[in-house]
This record gives sequence, structure tokens and C-alpha cells, in this order.
Amino acid sequence: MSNNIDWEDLFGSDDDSDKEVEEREHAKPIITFEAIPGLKLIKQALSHQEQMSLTHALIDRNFFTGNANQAMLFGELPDFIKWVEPWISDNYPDLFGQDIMHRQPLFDQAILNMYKKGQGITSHVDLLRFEDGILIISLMSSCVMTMRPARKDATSYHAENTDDSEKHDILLCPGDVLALSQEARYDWEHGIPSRLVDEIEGRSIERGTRISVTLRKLKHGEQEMPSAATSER
Ligand SMILES: O=C(O)CCC(=O)C(=O)O
Repeated sequence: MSNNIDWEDLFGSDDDSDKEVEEREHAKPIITFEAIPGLKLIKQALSHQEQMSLTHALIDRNFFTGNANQAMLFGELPDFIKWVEPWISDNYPDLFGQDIMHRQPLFDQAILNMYKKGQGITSHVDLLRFEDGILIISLMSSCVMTMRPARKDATSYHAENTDDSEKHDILLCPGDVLALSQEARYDWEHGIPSRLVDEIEGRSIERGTRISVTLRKLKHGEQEMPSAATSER
């Protein structure tokens, strides 16, 4: 699969990468959302090189061959993901509350999702067998994620949420990192509507193939079972 991918087209050239590394000596600002405490967005948190090597690693390990669009990893995470943990602690030490930041490990479960052009994920709250403190890394294409106040059974992924009265659309671009904790994790659903073009901030943005890496921590004593999300797309 990797042979068919034009990596330079997707991620730019190495020259761009060098410039970018020089420019990003400091951590990027963390964007917060007044209406949704605990929702934090870091635009272009991952450098060109970091995005490219993470994407390469996922594709080279064949997580998305055939019809597979989701893989789950439990326990000690592989090195190509594990670096995210110290990187967060070093660059964004206040991204989550200190109880979360100091737990060991910060994450022990990863969901790898690949969305073909136009695909989305049902609006949901992540299962309660996972701790607070969830991190979502976006790769390859942008999409709009919609946050809505949580329904009672929001962890069941059972039906799409069509109540737009209090929705908040968040544009996720390649390299962006989204953190969910507190109200954002428990009291708000997140979902990605299935559509080919997102309209946001006065722009129409065409979707491409998107990969996301979601990092979580399993609660002590909980089972390593795939979540209901596996069959959602
Ligand atoms: O792909 C994303 O950005 C979100 C993934 C997600 O919410 C999930 O897998 O439960």
C-alpha cells in the first residue's frame, strides 16, 4: 500500500520539514473552548516529520490492509506511538489535570482509525471502562468533529445524534492534537459526520483519507475488549 502513496504530495518535501523544525522551537499554544471545559486543541502540534513517520509506521505495519479500518492496541504501546507520552509531558505538562499527567503509564490503549473520503464515526462518549484523559491525533486529511451534549446512552454508539441546538464544530487538520477530559470527556459526545466536504469558518474543505490515533488508559481491572466503535463505519 505504501508504494502507491505520494508521501511528498501528502506531507511536502524535506526542505519544508527542515524549515518547520527550525520554526517550532517552542510548544504550540493550547486552544480552549469556554463552552466545553476540558476540550483542548493544539493546532499543528506534530511536525511534518512526526506526522510522516507515524503515518508511515501505521501503513507499513499493515493495520489498514484489505477492508480493515480500525485496529486496537492494548498494554505497552509500540515505540512508534510510545514517544507521544513523554512528548506530551515535556511540551504540554498542563494539557490534562495533574492526576492524569502523573499516572503511569499515561496511555495503555490506542485505537487506530482510517476513514476513507467521506466516512465518519457515530457521535458517542468513550466507554466508561477507560479513564479520563483522551488524546486524538489527526493525520493526512482534515475533518470536522462535532461536539454535542451527551445523551443518556451516549457510550452505546447506537444512533446518530441529530440535535444541533448546542453543537460545536471543531476543525481537525493533519498534525492537530485534541485532548478530551472532564466535561469534554464525560458530558459531551464527539462524532464525525459522514460527508465529502466540510463547511466551516466560511470555507469548504474537501475530505481525503484520514487516519487518527486515539490514546486512552484502561481502568484498572477492566477487560481488553474491542469497543462497539469497531463496527461503526
Ligand atoms: O477519529 C477520530 O478523530 C475520533 C475517533 C474516536 O472517537 C474513537 O475511535 O472513538
